[in-house]
Amino acid sequence: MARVLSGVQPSGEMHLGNYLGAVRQWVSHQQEHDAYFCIVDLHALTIEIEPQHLRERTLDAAVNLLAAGLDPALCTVFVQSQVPEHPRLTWLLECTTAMGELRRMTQFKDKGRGQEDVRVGLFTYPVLMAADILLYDAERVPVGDDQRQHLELARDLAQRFNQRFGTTFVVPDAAIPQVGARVMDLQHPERKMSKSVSSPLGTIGVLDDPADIERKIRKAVTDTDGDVRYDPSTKPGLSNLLDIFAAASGRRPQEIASEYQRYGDLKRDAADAVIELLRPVRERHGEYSADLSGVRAVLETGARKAHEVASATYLRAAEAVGLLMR
Ligand code: AQP
Repeated sequence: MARVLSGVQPSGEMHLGNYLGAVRQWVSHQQEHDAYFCIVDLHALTIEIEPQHLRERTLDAAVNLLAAGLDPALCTVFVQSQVPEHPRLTWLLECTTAMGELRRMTQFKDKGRGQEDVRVGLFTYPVLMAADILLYDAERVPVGDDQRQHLELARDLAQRFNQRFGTTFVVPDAAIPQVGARVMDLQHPERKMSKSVSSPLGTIGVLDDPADIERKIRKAVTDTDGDVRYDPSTKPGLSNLLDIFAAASGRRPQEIASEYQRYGDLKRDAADAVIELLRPVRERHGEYSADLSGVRAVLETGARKAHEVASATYLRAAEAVGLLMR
């Protein structure tokens, strides 16, 4: 079975973008792949976050992943910081990465905005992400479109390391969904829906109740020309709603657009589709949040299994670069 790995940051509440862009794919991948899914808490340290919040959100993220449909009998769910090889391999990879490569990362440019006091961890974040992937010999990495450039870097680093030190890593491929790969903020359709940016009306949480989902979609920013048409460049707000509706209903956004004359009708039906899509997640969430010790046990088993794979890969890499092994 091909190996799959992906991760989510415990940087805030899981939202519709995470679900459509990534987590929904993970649920289907676990059936046919040897799948590893990671709560990347070390990545969440690159922004300001309260220690107690980080701990709580890490456990919340695990509850949400199980509620979204990950089945510990079919896949491995673990917390990144519980597998010490992630930062260890990061160092080896950082020693093969050029500053210029990291300066080109658009996410760093967006968040760092050229500030002198921007954190080094935010700058080197893509190398940690490469280590996350390469440690597991992952062939496929199901992610949203915002991670495309980071995936390219992981591929470059793997290829470079293999050329310089002999074949050590599997070179991974990104698996990006056709629809729902970049869900935009409902109030600011020029930027992606995101956990770490506060936008209460612009973000749909996977656990939002139906009335909230309906309200947020009804208030979503569109435009004034009144023409229901899929055109992300001139009608970003409406096209985002069409994308969301399409991803939630398994259809094409252009086809949906052709069936509506009024924004209000489209918004009503899009909200219904999202409410139905997320209903099972909300229902299962109650079960898992009532059994936190069971969730911790899943993470414990997951960390043990992940560590077995990661430590073998790390040893291979450490030996390849010439570290003296015990
Ligand atoms: N808006 C989105 N649309 C589609 N996919 C998305 N993903 C994230 N946002 C969208 C995908 O979800 C997975 C987990 O990514 P993340 O934990 O980095 O999510 P986030 O919401 O982007 O979190 P942050 O803290 O706000 O991260 P930054 O600020 O770094 O973007 C990934 O597969 C991602 O592609």
